[in-house]
Amino acid sequence: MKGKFITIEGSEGVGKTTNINFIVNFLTNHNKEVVETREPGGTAAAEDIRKILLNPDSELIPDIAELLLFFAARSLHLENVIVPALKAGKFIICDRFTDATIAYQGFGRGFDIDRINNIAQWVHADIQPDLTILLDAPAEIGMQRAIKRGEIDRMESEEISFYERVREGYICLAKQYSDRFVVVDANQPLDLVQKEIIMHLKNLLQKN
Ligand code: T5A
Repeated sequence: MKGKFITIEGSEGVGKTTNINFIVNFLTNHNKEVVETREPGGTAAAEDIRKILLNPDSELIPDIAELLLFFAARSLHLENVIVPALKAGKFIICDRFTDATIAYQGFGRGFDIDRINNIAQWVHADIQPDLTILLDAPAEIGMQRAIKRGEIDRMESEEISFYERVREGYICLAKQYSDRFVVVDANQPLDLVQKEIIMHLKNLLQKN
């Protein structure tokens, strides 16, 4: 693959959307062709799956259906957006990827991590992010920000302990995959968050 695959991860309201806009501007100003996308979503059909997963009025979605829907959306996204863009040498900036499934469905819901990894292997054996920026903040801070911003979706309606487990899951992943993960303290003023992000992006560009 000629392009670069950058993912942004973190629990609710840590500032992924805010910082993705910033990252896209930074890379565009460095003459990179950038594709901004998100999960679940990124294609018409995957966005339909997103609506089902996030709708607070959805019928009861069993945990296993939730897990498989996230991977179904991912498969559509990989085939139609991510792989073609990487082959064309573009930079993909993706709001969440499989690390989110491990953090939310694995650590949050309690699914066996090896089983999730097996599905991931099946869906995208040869595709892994080149850089994963983990925005880390206490679950309570992120939830307060998300609530302040507006309506709460189905995935934002859990007990606080769920998001604490998600955060813990991300920290474990960052340690396990330290070759591609960087952790940025998202509980500091935005300009400082972005200063750290620039440093990591410059490191990636130097390797390019
Ligand atoms: N999911 C997803 C799974 O369970 N499994 C999976 O496999 C995948 C792919 C997706 C949901 O699906 C789940 C995870 C999610 O629950 P989403 O929209 O992608 O939903 O994720 P959310 O976390 O819900 O995204 P949010 O839009 O709520 O949060 P963001 O994008 O992290 O935060 P953002 O940028 O909107 O910022 C929130 C507020 O905080 C302010 C912003 O201005 C904004 O008002 N803010 C700050 N304030 C102070 N200091 C800072 N440093 C700030 N940074 C941002």
